[in-house]
Amino acid sequence: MISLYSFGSSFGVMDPSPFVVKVDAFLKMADLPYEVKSGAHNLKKAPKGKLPFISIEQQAEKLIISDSQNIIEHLTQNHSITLDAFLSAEQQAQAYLLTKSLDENLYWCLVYSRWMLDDMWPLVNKAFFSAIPAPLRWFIPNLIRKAVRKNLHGQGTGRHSKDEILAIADKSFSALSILLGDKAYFYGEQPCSFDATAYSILCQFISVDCKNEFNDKARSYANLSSFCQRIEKQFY
Ligand SMILES: N[C@@H](CCC(=O)N[C@@H](CS)C(=O)NCC(=O)O)C(=O)O
Repeated sequence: MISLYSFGSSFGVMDPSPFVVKVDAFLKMADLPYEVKSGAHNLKKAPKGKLPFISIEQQAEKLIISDSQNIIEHLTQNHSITLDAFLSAEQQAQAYLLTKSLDENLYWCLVYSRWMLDDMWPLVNKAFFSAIPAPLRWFIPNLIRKAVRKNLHGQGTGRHSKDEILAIADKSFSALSILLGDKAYFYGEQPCSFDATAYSILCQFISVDCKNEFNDKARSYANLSSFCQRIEKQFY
């Protein structure tokens, strides 16, 4: 049995981490049986200190794999998954680089929009920290917010103004919208693993039950909104 370790549903999506949703959507598209084990405590068990990770129990052995990319590659190779078999080698290479663009660029815009916008902070605080007992609840959230600010600064996105970060995010939304065009999925009429990746980050802006300028910008692309709805209708 495959177990996917997640944070747990927040903001009306399966998980607030796009990397967790990516693996979840992939598992659904690949039609593999799995269970989700939710809770922030999973971070303590995570071999690399990040979610997601999966465990696979086979006979007496338990295999643990971290990182959404490694997980998808492992499952594809070891569970006869043919989701990407209809893509040419060139398309697969492009999909890999597109994935890394979303993981390493648009993701940080999401982090900024969640953690740094003052309007969002009360919602994030409630969604992520309400289970922490007082008095820890009075200072832990602010400490973590400070650490996220430092990470954003170190990675570089945090050195831009809000409007500049919104413009960076919009470059990705616009590029994704052009790439998708009027197709049902990014590479045609059937989904592949890149659709799981694109959905996992787009749903964090489009399908969530909160509203900020970043969400509004993503939602202004009608084909991206329809894409999220299509995946949710078919797989969720
Ligand atoms: N490259 C990793 C990134 C995973 C990642 O950054 N996860 C974040 C949540 S979105 C996390 O677990 N953060 C917790 C922490 O850094 O303490 C993947 O693709 O799975």
